[in-house]
Amino acid sequence: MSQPVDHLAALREIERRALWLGSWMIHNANHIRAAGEVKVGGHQASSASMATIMTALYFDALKPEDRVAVKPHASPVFHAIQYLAGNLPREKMENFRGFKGTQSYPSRTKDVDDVDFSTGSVGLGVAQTLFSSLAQDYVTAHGWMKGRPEGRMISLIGDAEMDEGNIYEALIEGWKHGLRNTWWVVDYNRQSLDAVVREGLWQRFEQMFASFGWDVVILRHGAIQQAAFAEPGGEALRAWIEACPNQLYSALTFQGGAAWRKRLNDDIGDQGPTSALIARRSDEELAELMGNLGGHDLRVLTQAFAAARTHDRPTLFICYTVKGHGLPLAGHKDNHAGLMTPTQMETLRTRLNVRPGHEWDKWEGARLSAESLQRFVDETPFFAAGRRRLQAPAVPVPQKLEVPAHGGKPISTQMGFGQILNEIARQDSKLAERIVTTAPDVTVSTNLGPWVNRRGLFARQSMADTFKAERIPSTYTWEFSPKGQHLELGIAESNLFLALSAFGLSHSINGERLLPIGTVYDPFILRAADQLNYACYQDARFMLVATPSGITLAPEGGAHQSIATPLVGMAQDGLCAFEPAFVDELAVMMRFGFDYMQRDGEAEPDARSWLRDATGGSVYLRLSTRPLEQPNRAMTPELERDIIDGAYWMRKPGPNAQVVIAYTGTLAPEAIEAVGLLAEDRRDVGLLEITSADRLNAGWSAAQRAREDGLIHARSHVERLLEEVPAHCALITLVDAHPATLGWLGSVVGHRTRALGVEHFGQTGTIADLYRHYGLDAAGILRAAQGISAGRPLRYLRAIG
Ligand SMILES: Cc1ncc(C[n+]2csc(CCOP(=O)(O)OP(=O)(O)O)c2C)c(N)n1
Ligand SMILES: [Mg+2]
Repeated sequence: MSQPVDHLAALREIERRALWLGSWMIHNANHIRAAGEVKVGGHQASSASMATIMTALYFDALKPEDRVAVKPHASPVFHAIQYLAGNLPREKMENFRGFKGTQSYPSRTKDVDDVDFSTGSVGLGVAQTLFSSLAQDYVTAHGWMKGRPEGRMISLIGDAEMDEGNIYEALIEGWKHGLRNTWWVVDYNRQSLDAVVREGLWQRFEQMFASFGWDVVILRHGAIQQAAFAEPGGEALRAWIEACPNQLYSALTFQGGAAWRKRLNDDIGDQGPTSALIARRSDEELAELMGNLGGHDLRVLTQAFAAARTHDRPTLFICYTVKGHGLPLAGHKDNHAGLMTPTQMETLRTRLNVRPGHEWDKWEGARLSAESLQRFVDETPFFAAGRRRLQAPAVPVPQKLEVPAHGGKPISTQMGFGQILNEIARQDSKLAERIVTTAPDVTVSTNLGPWVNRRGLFARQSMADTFKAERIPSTYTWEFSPKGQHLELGIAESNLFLALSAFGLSHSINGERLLPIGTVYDPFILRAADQLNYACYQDARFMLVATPSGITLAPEGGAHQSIATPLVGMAQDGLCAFEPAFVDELAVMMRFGFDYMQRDGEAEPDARSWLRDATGGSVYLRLSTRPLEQPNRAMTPELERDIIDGAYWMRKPGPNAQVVIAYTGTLAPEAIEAVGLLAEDRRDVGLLEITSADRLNAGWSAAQRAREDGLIHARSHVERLLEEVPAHCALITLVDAHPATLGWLGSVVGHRTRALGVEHFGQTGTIADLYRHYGLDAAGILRAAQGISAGRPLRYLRAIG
């Protein structure tokens, strides 16, 4: 039996190896594998900055139930750590930033080594951990942890990342919900991408976080510095370090020991104890002393993390570091994208004892035996547990969602949404149990009220509704309890999407499936479009219900009109977008959505629709406040299928059709009216409802690709629909959004097309005013039809002159 290895000594070796491997990955990618090609990001300095902190976390502080968002540019060190732990093959290390290789920024979906949260767009991973902690609280409060320990949700943050506003929006929300179990660890290297950060920022952070109930732990000095401060004359050194401007500290770090000596002697040399303290050290020792900041000291870091384990308060660690610590480019303000030259790499090689040809050997150059180090790593609790992705069975979704009778009265899709959800809330079903709703201060105005009345608001501590207690009549009960199923958010839309991102990963992170539904005003999707993209990129599963939308919200005001969102719905990977006209369609879409959100199959396209439906994804429903007469019809399986595939004939065009009108959503009455008016002068007019431009378009692209690949019989839904339409027939497309949403329909078979929609927004008025103004009323449709279809002038247009 060999002796157990000394803990701290092993950590030191791992830190050195992580630093080397991270640096070598980048060097290899630029100078060896891809030599002569465009240089990819350097980030050696940014990554190295974190080597000590990450070693302390992964090999000492973390437990398997913890989840970590690693700052984007620490990706090389993260992967190096996973490589040492045996979770990443060497080919992936060698193929850093290469095709199907290790990602530039840690990716939950694309990397293979157990990335908990994707990062890349700075600030988002940070807030994700906060909402992930709230999601864990939700699961705990509902009694679903089943003895599984709660994890810490940890974000490793660049100091410049702290400029991102979404962090502070989340901070406020966290305070409201009594945030726990969250650690944010700031790599306080005082350098951003362009420059050195402002002086004294840490004091503002300290005050701000403390006022939101966080513990703030500042790790300024390492053990070597602390020992030096205890020497005679040491206090002067401490005072000098603490007063030293960021720029100067960085510059001296870059210049090294001799420069430190000169500067320190000039500033605090006293021909007494302080001068002696400096003189006792060689240049190298002096550089080591000055570089020994808290974030580079394993003992300081492990102690601080262990202390924070003793409570569940959210904690901000401000770890002083030097960007590029341990590398020849440490401290230089231009080092962000800077790559070490081959000569600098050789200097590092010599220092870390790495023989040529052995760069990838796991324990090359280590001062402890490879065997003892490997055993140490294998026994590290965090890694011993294996891959930490959990799974949860799918929640059964009924064949049909009930649509309450509306007595023939016109109803909007937004009202229908509230009613369908209310029907679900009334039932004692697994589906009802696992839905969690959330909204950024638009709960009532997006019709979530009835659901919330039945299912209550979520809070770890119960809070009664004062209005109810005081017997003041109110339509809505606003009662909080640990069993509540609605997460109330402040107005910040960014928080909505990050909450959906976190709750929508609960099956994988907590092993308990949640079905999050978030409501938002459609235009404000763009406020948090990056957060939406982020949530989709990490494959979170949620239902986004956006309402009201388009110019149809009319008197609500020009500022709230959305034009581009259907294009977002089409372009956003991982999100499937629908826009219903009628409530029975919405019920079909929601049913499909709950199922789709839980799928996890292969990316093989479906042979009918050519959509990759088995993979599942998130769902976006674009709804409206405009009440419409509902069709009196029974929902058939064929109609259901067509609604999900993206379109169906409201009225099939005849064999000699001269015009087809293809409309989406709330413009149905105008389209129907136009068909009636056209009938006098054009033959066999067809009416096509587009329920999902997104799915129709995706299926069409995929079928074309399949044919190009030799599957000559591949046909998508839209091709089957439009192939029946005679070649000379004109196509008018109609959508309350940018016309490009449907304009492509003309290319499917080659029909002459006029795409109607909205390109300029902002005018307020009645729906009729606005439809007339934008040419979306029946007259506008007729003008378009007359413009591009053969046949005599339209009588109706002559009549209205
Ligand atoms: C939203 C967003 N904007 C800009 C960038 C480009 N970018 C990447 S890292 C970075 C700042 C780097 O500074 P810091 O966070 O302090 O990390 P360090 O490199 O010092 O470790 C910037 C601006 C980005 N990744 N995401
Ligand atoms: Mg920085």
